[in-house]
Amino acid sequence: MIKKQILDIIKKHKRFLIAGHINPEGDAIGSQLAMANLLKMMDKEVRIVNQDCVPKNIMFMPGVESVEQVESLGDEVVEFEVAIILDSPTLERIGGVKDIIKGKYVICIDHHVSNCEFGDINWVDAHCSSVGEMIFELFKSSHMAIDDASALCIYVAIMTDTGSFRYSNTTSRTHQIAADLLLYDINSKQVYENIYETKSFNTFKLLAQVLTNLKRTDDAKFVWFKVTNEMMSKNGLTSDCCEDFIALVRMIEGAEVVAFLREMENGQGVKVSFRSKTDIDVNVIAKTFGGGGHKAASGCVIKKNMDEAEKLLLNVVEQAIKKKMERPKQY
Ligand SMILES: [Mn+2]
Repeated sequence: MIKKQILDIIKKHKRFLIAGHINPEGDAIGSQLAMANLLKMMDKEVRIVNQDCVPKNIMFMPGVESVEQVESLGDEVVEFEVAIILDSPTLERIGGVKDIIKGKYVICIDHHVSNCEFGDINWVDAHCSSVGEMIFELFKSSHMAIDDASALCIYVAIMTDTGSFRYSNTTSRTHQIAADLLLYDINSKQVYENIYETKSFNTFKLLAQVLTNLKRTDDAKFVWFKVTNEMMSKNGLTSDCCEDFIALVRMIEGAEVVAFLREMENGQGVKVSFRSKTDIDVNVIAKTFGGGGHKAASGCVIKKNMDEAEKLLLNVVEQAIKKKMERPKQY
């Protein structure tokens, strides 16, 4: 029903702006590109505008050169009637695009459990692994034939948000969609290599340092690690090269919650990423600090220095673990 309503709104308008969250990754960009292709098939004009640039490891996606940044627009006033916001739980998460879409009709399509339904119409489904999955469904509802480029973009969106089909958000539906997509011109081995196997030598030097300084609570249930600006510059690294470190650290047996503390480049605080391996809800933990995300993966910013942020975090996570232990067992 909601898909039909969204398609009806699309049919009634001509010009669209698509945007996603700040620091976009595979799901944000892949969904945007596939959505743009769907709109073009429906004879619409589309611009994709994000606050931040496309990360290097997904630059291989077809159509990626059409993704614009707020900064590069300069004084240009983008003409459009409808904004489609993908993979963003709040309007704040789209950064500077928020000002561009003021007063426009907003379609929000998202899978974050923390989504606050900021759109004029909202399709939020936390059971979907990725927005990519949702765009696949939208394609099906529209009866437009998926093309090779869109198939690849949706595949990348799903692959990146499920940690290559490993995380708990991977459902039978996710695999069904992936199976459908692999009937198109997709080299899955090449896609995997592009996304996961393009780390620089120095990134591993940094990883070595991270692993040496890994910390955990006495009960071993909370494991965390830190990356400071000094560690980055010492290894000649500037970009978000360490995003995948948390996927490695969550492999530790017995860890229930894992956190990655990254000093912000402007020194204005600490960015924290969380992963949960049990039913401890890290969306709730991130919310304590004004962030959010999913039950098993979330993030926030703590506007403190590293030592203070670490202390605050330890306290909140230990409380959450304690609460879980006090909960009556389900039989
Ligand atoms: Mn996503």
